[in-house]
Amino acid sequence: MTNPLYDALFGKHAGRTTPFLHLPDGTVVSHGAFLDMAAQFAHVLTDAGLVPGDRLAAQIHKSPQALALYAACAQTGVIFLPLNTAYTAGELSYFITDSGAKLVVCDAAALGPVQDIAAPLAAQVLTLNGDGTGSFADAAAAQPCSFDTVDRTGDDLAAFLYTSGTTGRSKGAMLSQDNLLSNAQLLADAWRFDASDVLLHALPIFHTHGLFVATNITLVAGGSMIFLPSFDQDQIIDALPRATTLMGVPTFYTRLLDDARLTRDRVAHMRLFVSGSAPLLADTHAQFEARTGHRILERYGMTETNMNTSNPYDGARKPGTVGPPLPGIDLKITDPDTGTQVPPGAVGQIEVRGPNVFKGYWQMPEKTAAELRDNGFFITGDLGKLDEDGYVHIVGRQKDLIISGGFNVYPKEVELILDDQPGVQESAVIGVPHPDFGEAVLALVVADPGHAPDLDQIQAATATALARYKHPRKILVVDSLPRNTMGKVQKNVLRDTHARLFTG
Ligand code: MLC
Ligand code: AMP
Repeated sequence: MTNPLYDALFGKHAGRTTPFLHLPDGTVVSHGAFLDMAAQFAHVLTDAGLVPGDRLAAQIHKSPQALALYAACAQTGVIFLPLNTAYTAGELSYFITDSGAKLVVCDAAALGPVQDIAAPLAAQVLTLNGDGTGSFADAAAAQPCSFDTVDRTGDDLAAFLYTSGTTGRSKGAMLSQDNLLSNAQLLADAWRFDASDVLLHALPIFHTHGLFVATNITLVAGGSMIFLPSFDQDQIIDALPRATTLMGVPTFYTRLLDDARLTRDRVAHMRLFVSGSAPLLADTHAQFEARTGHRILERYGMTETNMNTSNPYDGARKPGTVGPPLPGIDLKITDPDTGTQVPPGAVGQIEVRGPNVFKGYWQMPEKTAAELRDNGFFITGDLGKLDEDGYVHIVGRQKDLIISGGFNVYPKEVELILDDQPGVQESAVIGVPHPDFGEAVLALVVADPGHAPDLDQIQAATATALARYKHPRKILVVDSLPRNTMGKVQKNVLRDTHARLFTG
């Protein structure tokens, strides 16, 4: 009897006194102590009546307890649905309702609004705060530190991660145990992770990068993590001499480069820097190498697929590329109109197939069918080409998407709010280059004839509706939006016009 994900990530560490989490206050959580906590949490889930396949939605701050909740879900067969801590009540309402979550775990500060959302759905609510306290922790305290792991197969669902769509409606990507496990094992191997590794973890744990890449790989390999609550420059600089690896979005690297304390000596103990979730500029790669002697390893992935390609650990890490497909993952470049493969070197849409590719979107068969072909290839929505060495170059996106500091913003979602505001006739939201976030959100609004839109009021409305990282960094009132002969707004023209707004 087995539970592949739990056994490979967690179960094998039972009773080990080896370090798993190094916390900023100097506390070390051993593998064994972590598993004890996870087992107590698993009892709370089953006591709450959750059974395999039920969904648990969690909007909680990063903490050892938050990770233990993930482990407890794996152990009980409950589907884990982590949510960005920046989401507003309106955004949360959609995810909780759409997923049919049976239990919502939130910070005590959000209890009121979450209870309002959960009550009509008959979902239960418990709290778990960043310091490990809360009604969930209270319920766990008296529970036994062992739990009979629930049997699962690799095909059973382990997690839902919501990813926005071009229509503005988020889709729950269903990830199986095998999706997560196959990728964790593949990457641990490709990037040479072992039990001596100490990963400097400063990413959020509600997305693929921080949870399924950084954490799962460390668990598979049996290493430990310096577990920081968020990206804090001083803490990172301080921790670098004790770490062996760092995973980050490009903003991590541009911020570190801006810091004179980043020196060759400071990173002498490091063996690997990984970047992903957004394009790393070749210039950043070059500057980082010149300063530290390290060539950042860039890889490419997404919520629906985990990681697809990676520059090699040994061999050429080519700046501006995301490397060849990982072993066991098929990748092809196709013509968006015909779906046929384009010649080597030509640009087309990137399609991927492998054990990493998700099972479809929760309760959205049409959207699943539109993106996941019968032959198993997933149409990523990214545009790219293969070079003569088989390395993938990402050259753009077919999907209307902005990636700001590694967080995805779907313009449609913001435009729908803007279009609703008094005095606004229409709007276009685009991403433009930004020195810190890579891309920043810019809104162009056209006023209703004879009206002057109240920009403060518009910002306030956006703030109520959307997570902070989705807010336009700037709103410009324009006379009209450029359109092509079909009447479609030419966002490429707008992007060109405003390309230097934030970079001077
Ligand atoms: C924070 N803010 C952002 C932002 N992050 N605004 C736009 N884009 C972002 N990414 C807001 C803050 O709320 C704050 O608002 C202001 O910007 C300045 O914040 P800051 O203190 O400078 O930012 P910080 O908190 O340090 O966060 C920046 C960051 C963070 C880059 C460290 O965004 C981050 O951890 N990003 C990682 C995202 C991630 O994990 N992506 C992986 C997705 S998985 P105010 O009100 O103060 O102005 C995926 C698949 C794959 O994509 O391939 O990996
Ligand atoms: P998400 O939906 O948050 O998982 O974001 C996935 C998207 O991030 C991909 O479809 C790409 O557009 C982008 N992405 C991830 N890694 C890279 C990378 N190394 N270079 C360029 N884009 C990337």
